[in-house]
Amino acid sequence: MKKLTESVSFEVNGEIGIITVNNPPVNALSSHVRQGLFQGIKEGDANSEIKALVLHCEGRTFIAGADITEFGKAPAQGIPRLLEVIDAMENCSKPIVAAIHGTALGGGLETAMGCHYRISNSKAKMGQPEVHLGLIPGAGGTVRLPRIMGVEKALDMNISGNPIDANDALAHGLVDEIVEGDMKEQALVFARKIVAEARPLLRVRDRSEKLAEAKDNPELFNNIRKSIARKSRGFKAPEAIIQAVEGAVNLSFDDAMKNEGRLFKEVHDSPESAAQRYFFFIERVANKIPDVPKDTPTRNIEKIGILGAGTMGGGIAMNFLNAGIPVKIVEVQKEALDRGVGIIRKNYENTARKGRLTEADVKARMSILEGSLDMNAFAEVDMVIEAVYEDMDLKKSVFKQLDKICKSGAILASNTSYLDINEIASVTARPQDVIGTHFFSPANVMKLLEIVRGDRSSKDIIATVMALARKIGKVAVLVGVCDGFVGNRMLAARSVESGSLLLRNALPQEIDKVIFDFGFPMGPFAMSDLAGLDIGWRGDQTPDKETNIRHQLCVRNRRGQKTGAGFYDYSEGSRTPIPNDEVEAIIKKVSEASQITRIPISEEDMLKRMIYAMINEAAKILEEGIALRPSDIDVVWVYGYGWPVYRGGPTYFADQIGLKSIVADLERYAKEYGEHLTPSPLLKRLAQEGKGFKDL
Ligand code: 3H9
Repeated sequence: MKKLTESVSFEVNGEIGIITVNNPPVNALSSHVRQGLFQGIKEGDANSEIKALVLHCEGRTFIAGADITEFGKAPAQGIPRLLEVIDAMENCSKPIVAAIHGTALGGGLETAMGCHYRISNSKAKMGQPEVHLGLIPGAGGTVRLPRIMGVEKALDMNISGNPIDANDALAHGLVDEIVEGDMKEQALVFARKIVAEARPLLRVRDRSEKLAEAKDNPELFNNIRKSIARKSRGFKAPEAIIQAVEGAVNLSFDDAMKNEGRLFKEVHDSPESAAQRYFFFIERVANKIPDVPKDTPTRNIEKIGILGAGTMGGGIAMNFLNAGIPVKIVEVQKEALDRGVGIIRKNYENTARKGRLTEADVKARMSILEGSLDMNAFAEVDMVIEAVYEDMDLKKSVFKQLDKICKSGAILASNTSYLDINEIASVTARPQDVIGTHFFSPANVMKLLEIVRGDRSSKDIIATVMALARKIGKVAVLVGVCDGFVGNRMLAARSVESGSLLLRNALPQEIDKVIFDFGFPMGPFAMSDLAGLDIGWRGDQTPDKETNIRHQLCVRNRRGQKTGAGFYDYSEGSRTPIPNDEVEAIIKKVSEASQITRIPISEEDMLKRMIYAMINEAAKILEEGIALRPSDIDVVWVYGYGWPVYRGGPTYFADQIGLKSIVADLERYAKEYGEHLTPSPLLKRLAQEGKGFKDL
């Protein structure tokens, strides 16, 4: 075997030349990989003994894409670009077989499509996930994929970014054969067969039969635009993908490639893509805990106990059932238990009806769920997650009982969204086994899990719960104990400002518009209506009733979507908020009762007040060591609260604006609206030093 570059080698086996890529962890197309591939192809092409070539990868996967760390940097001098490598492949005079295992993603799939044949094993996945990085495929993915799979399927793969499995790939002609066993051996067998049968050099660029359906149906593209409009609001890449695929259909191959290249550059250079690429890496960084190294031993978690079968408990249970982990769910009353288990079953049946689960899947999941009215059912479980009301006394009494019932070594977790884990742990004889697991609602959907580390939570339970989070498909962020942890504490800071804006300056629809236009799925008042205005409402006990907008709405039975009215009206069966004149009158009356003269305010100032208050709180959270690093705060806000990922997250956004100007605005706001908006010492220091959160 001859080494061509540090990551690519070449060998000859009879009539077959084998190019092997070995660039751990995911065989990304770093410059030395591109260089090696290019050389390998030239070498194979020039060697008259060789009749076919095999492209194979060592390690856990085929090429998983371009090397994202190289984006935004100057291109390496003298190194072929991916486009040139793929061109050389497609134009090679000998057939090349790509042997796919693991994942062929992005530039990896584009490389495979530059080959003349593709085989994979049955576990392989293939996709164009560039859209998740705010990009479009830049090496033929929008031009070759429709030629192979048809326009609709290619658009779907490119726009969703979701990979397909080997069977789907085979059915749509993306792979020619599914094989099992050693991929290199299998590729050799396949390559020899091609040579023996004198099969043709199948160049994807020469194919156009699958483009015809779209040529005759130009409406296809506009229909797709309409269907993705809501989900892709604010993102640049989906529209660029549609334009690139339109080019693939309507232009010659070479012009379509040029069109793709132009669109790729446009999105690559956009701030949206820079933010999304930042996010790709920080999501992975969140997993790394400095004092809990990768090799920290973990506890075996085979059975989970969940206390409370309400909305949260049921949603949490589904995560584990989906991952095949048996769950014992306990409620106090039979009616509540039956209702909770019934909702879980209904959710699964609805998913099955949509074709996203089979009946057998539903059965398998429900078969590992066991309901009980007796907490002693937790005696055998490895971890209990308590999901009862947010009441410290109740939580303490629950943890006292769990401490008695659960076996030694079992993890005791609280799904609290703001309470003190240390205080909860203090009532047990095993504070080292107590931890917070803050799921976000709906718990079976939202990706974020805040893991709350108590003062005495042991390192092995942190490692265990972090690993468990990954197993159930969550992105975990480790946070410290404080009121509301990272997410809800910053949300509270924003709520103070949205409340103040409501009282002094603007109407719910005006404030919500600013947050919606920024990219959030909804504004604070639409969100309150969704959650219910009577959460935490004290009814007759409410102090200062005349100056409390929420109270005034609740007493008029405007308690949110569930009563058909809150800050907004809702027509029957609809979730669309409709502004209401009575609400406007109530708000103005409350301002008057509070002796506040309402003053109009610009959208820019509204946005700044709400977002900068959050950024200021983020700085305090960092000062207090509640979050490990600024990027973790960004992960919390993107996955927990719908912060638009194309704006990176609150601390990334702050750095783009510049902390100096944020501090200046906060100082002005502090004078006008209250000292709580005074910039934190950390924010001030960073601004003075000309630094950003990224420098921490
Ligand atoms: C593209 O291809 C553009 C082209 O169309 C055009 C070009 C002209 N580069 O996720 P993991 C690192 S755009 C560099 O924990 P898993 C990752 O940071 C690209 N590094 O493992 C992590 O590092 P660390 C299109 C990468 O098993 C380590 O590998 N491709 C890349 O859960 C392990 O990653 C994609 O978007 C990369 N491309 O999942 C695929 N990928 O250990 C992106 C990963 O230091 N990658 N790393 O934290 C993935 O989706 C997943 O990593 C994968 C493995 C499914 C492959």
